Amino acid sequence: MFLASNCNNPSPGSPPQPGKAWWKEAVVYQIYPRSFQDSNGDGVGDLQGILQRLDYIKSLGVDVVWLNPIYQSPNDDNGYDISDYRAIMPEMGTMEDFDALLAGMHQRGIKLVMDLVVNHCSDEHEWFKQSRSSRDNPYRDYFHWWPAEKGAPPKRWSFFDEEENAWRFDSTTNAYYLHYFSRKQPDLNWENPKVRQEVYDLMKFWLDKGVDGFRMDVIPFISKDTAFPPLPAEYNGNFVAYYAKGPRLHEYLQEMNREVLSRYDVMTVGEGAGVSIEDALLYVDENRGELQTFFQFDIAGWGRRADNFLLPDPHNRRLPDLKAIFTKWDKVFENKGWGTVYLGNHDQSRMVSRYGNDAPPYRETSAKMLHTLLLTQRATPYIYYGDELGMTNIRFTDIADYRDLQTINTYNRLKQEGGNLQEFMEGQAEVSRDNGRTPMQWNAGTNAGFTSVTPWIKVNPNLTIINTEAQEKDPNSVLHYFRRMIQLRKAEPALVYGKYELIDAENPEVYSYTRSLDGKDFLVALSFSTEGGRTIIPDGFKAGEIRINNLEKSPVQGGAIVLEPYQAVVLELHKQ
Ligand code: TEU
Ligand code: CA
Repeated sequence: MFLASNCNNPSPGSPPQPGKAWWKEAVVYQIYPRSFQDSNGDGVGDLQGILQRLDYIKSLGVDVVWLNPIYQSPNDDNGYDISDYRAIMPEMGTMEDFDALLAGMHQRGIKLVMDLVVNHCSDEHEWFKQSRSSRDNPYRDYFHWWPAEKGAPPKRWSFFDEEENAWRFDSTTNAYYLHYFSRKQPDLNWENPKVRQEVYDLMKFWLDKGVDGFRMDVIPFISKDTAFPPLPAEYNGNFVAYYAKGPRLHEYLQEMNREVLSRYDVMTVGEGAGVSIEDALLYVDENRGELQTFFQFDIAGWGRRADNFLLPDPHNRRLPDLKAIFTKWDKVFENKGWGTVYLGNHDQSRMVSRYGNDAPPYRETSAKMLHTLLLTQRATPYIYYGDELGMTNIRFTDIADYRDLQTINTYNRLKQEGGNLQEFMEGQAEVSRDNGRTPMQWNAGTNAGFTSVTPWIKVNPNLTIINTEAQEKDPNSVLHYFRRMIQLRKAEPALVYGKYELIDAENPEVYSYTRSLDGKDFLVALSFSTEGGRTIIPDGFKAGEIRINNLEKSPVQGGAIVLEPYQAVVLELHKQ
């Protein structure tokens, strides 16, 4: 790994050149701690459990682990509702466990990125308890309050509220508080400089302990128009444009960078909900001093309905569209900033079920194909726990199996309104967040080796065929392929930094592109189809060595690449 600075110093007049950096070369492994490994038999994953699995994590070849929130929390939203930013929630363990985990990672050369959730906290946080107690409490302005004597506040929509209302009436002080997420997640008022100082202080608390960076939850939401004007007619459900990306957003991010981030060698990734290619560089242009990277949401939107992201859309699944999204985002960061790439996380269903094909004949091949994609983009790849095995959607059909408040609250609302519950349940079976939260499948034993008791959420019954123990023994497993793919990325700087060029844009079955750096060229060819597909070696090149192939058969046929269903290859190219 290079340990270079974030950017080269360009000579005056020349455009800034993006430099090399450890966080650009890193492969990140995301762990949802509740679901990784239970160490004390209460059915919930915990920090000691992760500690026990560090050698496994190291064996993957990843450089960084991102942990979803482990702070003190009543767990209305599984830790995204924090009641003490400087304490560990008892279910996860103690601060000593945390220190041991961080030390264990650092000993193995693995960095740790924490989740920073500061658009909102829990209603059980001391700040909110104080704030709601009286109108003249010193913490009153830590949150957004609308006094009831002004009448009902202008409509604001909430992600998780059972009534979809982001204003909640609180009788103690006869006022409404704002919560873009659940009622138990009141939004912090960033206009208040004391709030910002609190955030910077808690960030320093963790950075001084040695953590290596932050993933920043819904970061574009921290600034809003606090006059809360009525929504204009053209609002049309455009949440982010009217509720987030407020007037002081970049001022806050620059302040955070100045006060905290610039003083440490750490990595940052914002959750870029609603960030578009037009405003992308405002966040990550090196010269602006804000963030390094963010997660874009366009790939996650593919396959979903534009008017309702809780429903899948079988008509929105054209491969050329998916290719176009990757390609347009690559272009954004061609000269400035840097991208990220992910195909699954704790808010999404499983990668192989969603972008690949989890039917038995294709599951392993398509999971390998998707890893080939993730690890050959010009962006920092994030791999979600279990995806290294090709874990699949569980597809719950009974509402009683769901644990996620998003599914449960929406279900309750639809039920009350007499909405289309069947459509909703069928949709959730495909896209619910709980699909991505089932326990890690370690072995074919009871509860997949995740816990000795009933787990907090059901284990996928396919644990008998998909588990690490079986895949360790099988040299052709998804797990071993994933490790080889990481090694290939690390061996070839072109796969990290090289120029990306889409070829064959309209090909409906194959996604293929070249990556080129310093005279070295690679062709990546990926079949997304049960029909396989064909593509071509670009003009001026001939096939060199196949560096990785997820099937036995070579797809090279002269100047053509003829792929089996879901076949993936990385081929070295030679100039003709
Ligand atoms: O997610 C924010 C966000 O955009 C989600 O609400 C997303 O739209 C939804 O999950 C898609 O199904 C972040 C966290 O990643 C999520 O887990 C939290 O629930 C949310 O913020 C609130 O903190
Ligand atoms: Ca436990």
